[in-house]
Amino acid sequence: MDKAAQRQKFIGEFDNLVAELQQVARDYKMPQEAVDWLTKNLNYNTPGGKLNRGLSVIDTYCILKNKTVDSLSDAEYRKVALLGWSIELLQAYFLVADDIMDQSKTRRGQPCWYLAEGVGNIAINDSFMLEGAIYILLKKHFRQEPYYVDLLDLFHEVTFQTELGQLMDLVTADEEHVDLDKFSLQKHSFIVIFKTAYYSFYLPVALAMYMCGINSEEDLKQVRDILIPLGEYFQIQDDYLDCFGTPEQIGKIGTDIKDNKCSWVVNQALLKVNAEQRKLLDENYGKKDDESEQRVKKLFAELDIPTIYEQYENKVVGELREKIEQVDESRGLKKDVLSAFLAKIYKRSK
Ligand code: GPP
Ligand code: MG
Ligand code: MG
Ligand code: MG
Repeated sequence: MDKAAQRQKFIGEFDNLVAELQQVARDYKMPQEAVDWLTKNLNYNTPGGKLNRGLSVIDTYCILKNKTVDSLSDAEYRKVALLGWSIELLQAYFLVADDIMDQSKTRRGQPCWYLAEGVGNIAINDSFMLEGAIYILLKKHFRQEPYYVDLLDLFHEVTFQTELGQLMDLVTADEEHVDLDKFSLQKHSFIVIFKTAYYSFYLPVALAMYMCGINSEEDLKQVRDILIPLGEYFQIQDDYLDCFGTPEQIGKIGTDIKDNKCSWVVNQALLKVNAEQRKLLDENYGKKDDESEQRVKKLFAELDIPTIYEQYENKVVGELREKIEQVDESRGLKKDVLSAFLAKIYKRSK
């Protein structure tokens, strides 16, 4: 089965999950309009992205079991796909809320959910419901498994880590006072590891490992030590594309400059600016108008940030490949799990 077919098969599972959640609402005697709203929330916000995180659970599971997707039984496939969709629900929850906080306009090529017709602040509750759906589904399908508590613990821990990262992201991006002295690459590293790397990279692999019974702290630490830097690289790509990608490519309009974000791009610029360029940055970064944003973008181009990015990318990928080479496979863990991740994001443009 090629990648496109695997993606289709995965998407094919989603409707079953929506049907299960609708049934839960109906069993509570929810009126049809509430069921319809929940359905719309799920469908608008959950599929429609790259689905990298969800598909990675399945990929990882297959590599660890030494099986192909086709050779999994229907029941086995459904179970692992459900874990994949659970991460996609977590991601949907984060993104619906993040877009409100970042005052973004578009996501995945459509208006952000809070800006969709008739939604507004209901999007806040909708984000909670996307999270709640995870635990309804996990309970229904994994309650009997010896690793059920491990799954719950992991989801809760990773959610809290992501929220800590989001907190740091928000408090370093003061809307009122722009003070670029508050930024640093060290702070940036903390923000991106917490807001992105744990849930996007460690979570899919750890879920698949639990399902395969590979659960020693030694093995989990081994994958964490590689997946966290890999996730940091992924979020640096996201920061870079926010400024240098086109909305058509990335499906969203970048907001980091206007939002005064402590992004990788501005941190690199701060290392290179002369006094005059610094003044331009102080006067234009974090301002809400398009002209200021354009001036900042022009300066970033003059400072050759794209070249620095390319150099960073080559360096970090070399280091990650070396680390993957050193993984100890003696307890069932496989290097391929990690190189598959790296291959998925290497030089991505969306
Ligand atoms: C992405 O940051 C971070 C998240 C999606 C985590 C949000 C966490 C919450 C607890 C709500 P980003 O703002 O750079 O993402 P994007 O560029 O996709 O808006
Ligand atoms: Mg954000
Ligand atoms: Mg955002
Ligand atoms: Mg971003």
